[in-house]
Amino acid sequence: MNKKRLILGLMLMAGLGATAQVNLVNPVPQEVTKAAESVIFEAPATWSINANEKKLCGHIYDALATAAPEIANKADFKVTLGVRGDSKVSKYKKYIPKKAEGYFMKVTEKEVVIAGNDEKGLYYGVQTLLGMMKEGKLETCTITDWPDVAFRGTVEGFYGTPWSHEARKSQLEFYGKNKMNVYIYGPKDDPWHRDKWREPYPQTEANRIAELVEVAKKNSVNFYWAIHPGVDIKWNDEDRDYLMAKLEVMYQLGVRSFAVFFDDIWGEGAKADKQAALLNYIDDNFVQVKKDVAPLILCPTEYNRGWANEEKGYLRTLGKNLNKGIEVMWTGNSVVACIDKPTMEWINERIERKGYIWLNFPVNDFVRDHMLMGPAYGNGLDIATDVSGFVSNPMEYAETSKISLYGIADYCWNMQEYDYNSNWEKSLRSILPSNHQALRTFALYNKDLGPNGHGFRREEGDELKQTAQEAVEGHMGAVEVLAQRCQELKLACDLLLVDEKNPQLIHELRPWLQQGKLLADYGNVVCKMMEVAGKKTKEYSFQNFENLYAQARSIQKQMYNNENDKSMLHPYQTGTKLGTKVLLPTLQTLFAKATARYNEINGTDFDTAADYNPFKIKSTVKQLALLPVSVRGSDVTVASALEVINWQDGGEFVIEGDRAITFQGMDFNFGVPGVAKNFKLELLVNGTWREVSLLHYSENDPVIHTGNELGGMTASALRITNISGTEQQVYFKNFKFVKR
Ligand code: LOG
Repeated sequence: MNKKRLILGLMLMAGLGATAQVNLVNPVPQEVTKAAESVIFEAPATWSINANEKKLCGHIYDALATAAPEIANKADFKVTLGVRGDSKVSKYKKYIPKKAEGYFMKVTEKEVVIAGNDEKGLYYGVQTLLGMMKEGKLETCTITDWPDVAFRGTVEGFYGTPWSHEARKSQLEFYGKNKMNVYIYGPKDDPWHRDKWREPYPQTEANRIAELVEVAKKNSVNFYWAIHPGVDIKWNDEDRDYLMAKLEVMYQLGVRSFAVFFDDIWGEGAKADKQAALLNYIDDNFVQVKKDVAPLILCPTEYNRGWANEEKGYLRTLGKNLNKGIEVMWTGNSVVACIDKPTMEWINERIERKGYIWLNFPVNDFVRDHMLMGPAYGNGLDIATDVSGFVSNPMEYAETSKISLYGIADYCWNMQEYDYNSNWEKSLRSILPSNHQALRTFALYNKDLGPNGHGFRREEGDELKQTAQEAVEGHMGAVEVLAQRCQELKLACDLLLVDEKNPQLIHELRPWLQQGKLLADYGNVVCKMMEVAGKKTKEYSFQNFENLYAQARSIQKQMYNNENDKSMLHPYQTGTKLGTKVLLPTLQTLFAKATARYNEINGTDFDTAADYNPFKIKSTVKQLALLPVSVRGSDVTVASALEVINWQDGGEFVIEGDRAITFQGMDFNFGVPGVAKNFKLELLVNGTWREVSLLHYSENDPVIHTGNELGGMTASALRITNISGTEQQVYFKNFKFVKR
């Protein structure tokens, strides 16, 4: 092809963008060339396959067969498939990119040619073809394509209910279609991954893992199984042999890729030299010996910059000691962070290799009240050559996570061209074609995480901000628009609640959809309150301010009940929130404004407080400072932190109320038996700090209780201080007090 034609083609491509079939493909291919007379045509109903049968892998043929029209020996429309070196595609040799997993593809009205640089490349070429055909059409073009990042995918690495077997299979298929090639199995709450790491899986679980390995293979995904031994590992031969034996059992199940995780631990297990020695031992005596096992992956204890202790040199020890080829994971400058160039420069130098990114998005195990349905954005578009791999840690809601994962796949494949907005639109269409507009409308209110211990926030409601501000200023036109938005949200929820095309998605979203309906109702009522608040009520009418006020209060209560309805709660779920960045706060402000206005005109005394939280956290322990505190009835709880808290000597954790309350009881869990003696609890009574004793009920019970003197004390703040004289490593679980 001559150069001019190519450039013309590229120019046209940019212009034609919106409707072209190639645009349906995710991830966006690297190079697409369309001739000036490029055509879109109905995919012919029968195809003949022109391939060297012996060389064509079963799963590639299957992938084609599942989605393609009929395959027949004698059909005019020919699909030629092959891998570099294969006679069937020798004509195209010079077009095949010399890149791992790359492929060349040509579509004309008579035929399709896909020539992979390797087997995976051919598989991905087939996926591109199928992606292009989503609407039953093909488009004449040539594509030269390859991935920017060698290892792309997910790590099932969250706390909470592990994914179901069905969800995992569906994920693996999704990865295949979207050209992700890594799935790391490491759910924190799988006992045989962490707490019972020495024990083999029971038969049923073992069979499932064996099946997942097969499904992964079919979808060109590497199934990594991760072990998490650091909680109680002893650095002796016995434990090392246990670990090797477990890996061998997993190998027998078919696993050929392994990872070892040391995150969220302290003490013996956290030593860099010991970890490196263990990994090297596995590498030398298992990976290298077996020969068919992928390079090992390590998740270090200091897995983000915020925790890196330069003086102790943990990371540099790993860098120096670990065998070449062992991958080291990294979450960025903090636990939850976007990754950029400086992030990578910092870590790569220390670990003497390219970091393998563990992105803590869209995981929501630290904000379980929020569903995260927004785009994946914020990672540098210039780090392709600085990372060795890039995996996302998703939510326990597998199906909903696909919205963001669709973007991660695109980002990792073709970074420079990654456009998170258009990817997000495409993603919603792909995940729920039947109702993508409803899904989009709903997702608009489920992007941000709300306040959280990691301080990681997402854009949400930008499209609403202007209207919201005008409404708050009292412009009735804006109030009407806001009511309209609420109407749309309700419509979306109603349509989605009965959508049957993706039952798993709706199952996961149900609590939020129900809450969404209430939020929308609330919005409509509040907007009506704004309309009538300025009028003096002379005669009774059913839709007068007072009834609207009562209705708004009723919906507030229903939302509260909905959040606390046990039948709706997942085991660890703390609530069900949406629209928390712009919509809900705007409605709360309007509620207060309308009520205040009505009170003023009518001399009434309706309570204006919509959403009121009298408690604030102030902590000199950095990792606790941002934790949200919430009030439910008489229970006041602080969100738990999942990581290890480094609580410095003298470090304080304070909860302040805006008035004194009377305490009924209190308990909390730092995850370590016997630590109560290291901490002091005080209550601020009439301006004086008064100590309250702390104790454990039994030697092995980590829960910390307070002395009887607490019950009935009236105080405006509480303070917990590390008085041990040294830094304490603890977890921060289930912190709660009850007021009278
Ligand atoms: C855990 C992870 C958890 C995530 C987000 C890593 C390496 N480890 O704080 O299991 O899902 O953060 O809460 C982590 O990220 N600990």
